[in-house]
Order: sequence, then C-alpha cells, then structure tokens
Amino acid sequence: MRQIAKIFFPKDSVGKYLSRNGHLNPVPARELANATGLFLQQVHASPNIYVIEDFLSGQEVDHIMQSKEFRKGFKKSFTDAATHLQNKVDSNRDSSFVWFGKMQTSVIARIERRASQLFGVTADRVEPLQVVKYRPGQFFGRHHDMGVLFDDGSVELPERPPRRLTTIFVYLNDVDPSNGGSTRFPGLVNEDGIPLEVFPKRGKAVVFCNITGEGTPDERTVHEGCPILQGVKYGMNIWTNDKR
Ligand SMILES: O=C(O)CCC(=O)C(=O)O
Repeated sequence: MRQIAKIFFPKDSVGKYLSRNGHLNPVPARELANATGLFLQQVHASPNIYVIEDFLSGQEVDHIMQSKEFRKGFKKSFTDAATHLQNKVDSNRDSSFVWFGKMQTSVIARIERRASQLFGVTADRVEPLQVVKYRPGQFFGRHHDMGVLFDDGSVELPERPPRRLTTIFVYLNDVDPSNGGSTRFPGLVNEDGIPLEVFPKRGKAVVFCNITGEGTPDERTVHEGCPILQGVKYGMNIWTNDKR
C-alpha cells in the first residue's frame, strides 16, 4: 500500500446503510423498501457485494438507450479522473463511454436519487451517470474504482477528492453467459469456491463499496469487465464520491 492517508466520510455520507467500517450493511428488505423499494441480494460477504435484480425499470433503461447521448455520444475510454491520469488512452480498457449531465432529465434525476437513497447520502454525492459500451473482444481489465491498481495488488489512494466510495454498475442489456461480458472479482470466490462473477441482465446492478474502515481502498473489490465474445454489452456506472 503506497498511500495510507485516511478518508473520513463526511457526516452526511456515512449514510444509513453504509456502516462505519465502510461496508454496505445488509438491510432488511422491509426497511429498504421504505427508502428505495429495492431488494439487495448478498452475493459475497467480507467485503459485501450485492446484486439488485431490478435497479432500473425497463422504461428507465429505454430512456437511457433512446437518448441523444446514447445514440451519438460514445467516445473511446481513457483512464479517468479517479486515477488522476486524464486523457491517456488506456490499454487496460478498450470500451467506449458517454456521460449524462446531472439531473438532465427527470428520469436521470430519479436514478441519481435512487442511488443516493441506497447509500443514505445526499444526491450531490452521486457522480454524473456514465454509460459504457463493449463490442466483441472488448473488455475492462483488472482495476479498482478508487485509484491506480499496482502489480502487487495494492491500490493508490488519490490524494484529493473526488474519491469513489461506492459503485453501482447496472447492466443495460441481456448477454447470454456463453458470450462472456461478466463482471468478475478475481480476488473473491463465491459459495462454490469459484471466482465471483456477476452476469449481465437488463436492469440488474452489482453494488459494492471501495473503501475500508481504515479509510484506504479496499483491495478486495478489484474487478474486471470480461471480454464480450459476441454482440454488444452496455452498462452504467453510478459512483458516489467524497467531493464537497
Ligand atoms: O463492465 C463491467 O462489467 C465492469 C465495468 C467497470 O468496472 C467500470 O466501468 O468501472
């Protein structure tokens, strides 16, 4: 670990569902229903990783996929602000992406609000939505959403905000598992003892927290977008960060 400076959650972002050790708490369905109406299925503990089958409705997915940005705006991916290496084309990532303006439509504002309610943070902590597109053979190699991942598995904590505290990655289309495209956590195993993988399904989300209670990046949440073999995969990142 190169950098051990601590991040303290700002008071309003400690959140009802984000525990003090930085993990997303398992929340009883009935309690969560009050906030978001969503059910979190825990697919891994320590660190907690959740799947939400219907994070987005079919209409919300259509809204995103019929937008002008989606039809015309995709650009080649580069390593982004989280790693402070802007505008550098990244050999670890050959997908393309497009950003949506904050609250640019009422549907987008609703999705942002849902993400903030999920973590019990204010909506200003939710970054603009980012949609990613993978064509056959494209992938996003091992990385960490908070900072640069080194070969020894350590992750550098960016010195300054914004630091991505939590990730919701929502799949916008179905992909047959035989065509690849899963989100894989190479350091974690599922209950069958094989590496934890989440497979794309329209509207479904995988949810995790990028930080430990010590305020350092949680290296266990390193993940990758596996190559898609046929067809196209679309996903949407919804991050919360500590920017004021
Ligand atoms: O494509 C995936 O399954 C994961 C994408 C991802 O990790 C990212 O965009 O940061």
